[in-house]
Amino acid sequence: MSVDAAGFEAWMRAHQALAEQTLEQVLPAAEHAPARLHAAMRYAASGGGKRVRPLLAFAAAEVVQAPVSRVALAGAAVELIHAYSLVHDDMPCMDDDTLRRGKPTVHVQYDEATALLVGDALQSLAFQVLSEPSLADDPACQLEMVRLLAQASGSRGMAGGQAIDLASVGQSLDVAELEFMHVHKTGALIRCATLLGALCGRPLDESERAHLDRFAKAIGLAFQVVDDLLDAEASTATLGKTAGKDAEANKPTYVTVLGLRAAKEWARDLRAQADAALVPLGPRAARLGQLADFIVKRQF
Ligand code: GRG
Repeated sequence: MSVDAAGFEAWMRAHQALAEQTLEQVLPAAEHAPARLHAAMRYAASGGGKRVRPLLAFAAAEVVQAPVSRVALAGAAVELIHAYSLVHDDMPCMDDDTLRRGKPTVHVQYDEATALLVGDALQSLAFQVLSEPSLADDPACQLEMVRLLAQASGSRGMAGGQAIDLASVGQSLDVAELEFMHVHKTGALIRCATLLGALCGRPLDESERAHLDRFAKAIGLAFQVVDDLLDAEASTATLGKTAGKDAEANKPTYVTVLGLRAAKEWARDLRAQADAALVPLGPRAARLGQLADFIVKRQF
């Protein structure tokens, strides 16, 4: 990989800022009626988070030299789905958490009914953004993007993974069952962000798309293994969300199923699988490699 670490830091900061700016533009103004709902949507979605999913879209877009303005919209659509999932996940009927991104969760800051509506409205907004006419020249390609996001967030993706997660409390899962849950709950949206970024540029041939997909699947799972490790090892202050939640809720995780050492090895292994998938994509995939490094080495 030829791009240096300092270059990556600057690239990441610039693209996180672009993701932030795009969300600012697409979120309804807080003064517009219904003002409380709009303010709560902004509270949930802007000004926080690592913006890993838009970053994956931007990095994948470099492989296909896609126009940045289009990728920004595609990345924002995925981030809106992610923000909705966090709001609903934090509600008392799910994980019942009070802290997210260093702030009170939406149902604490506002109320439960507002949190429910915030999630609903962010989800609808995601599909509105992804169907913006300026996002693609080819309607068939744009329809494919909409279909990918719908699949990744629905019952065969994130929502399905969340259902398995809720049902797994107090259960002992084996590694295959744990992987099935996380491929859906966390991996599907990460994979989708990567593929959407690539769909914003020149068409990939079948083998390029398969390599990118292999990368996205491996890094989606690596993201979750690291999330489990951080939940077990990092502090609430560093994470900006309650640490140790998984153990407290008696949830199976990579740490409880594999043990700390093997979970760390598994994260490294998945990182290597992701890297290997990038090789056939050539030097334009360098950003994806650096981002994979960031995902695996992150401290929060
Ligand atoms: C409610 C349908 C529905 C789904 C919820 C995403 C999710 C499914 C639950 C969140 C709980 C959780 C801790 C999942 C593990 C991985 C994950 C999504 C972590 C949070 O994502 P980050 O680290 O968060 O990208 P930031 O704040 O940086 O955006």
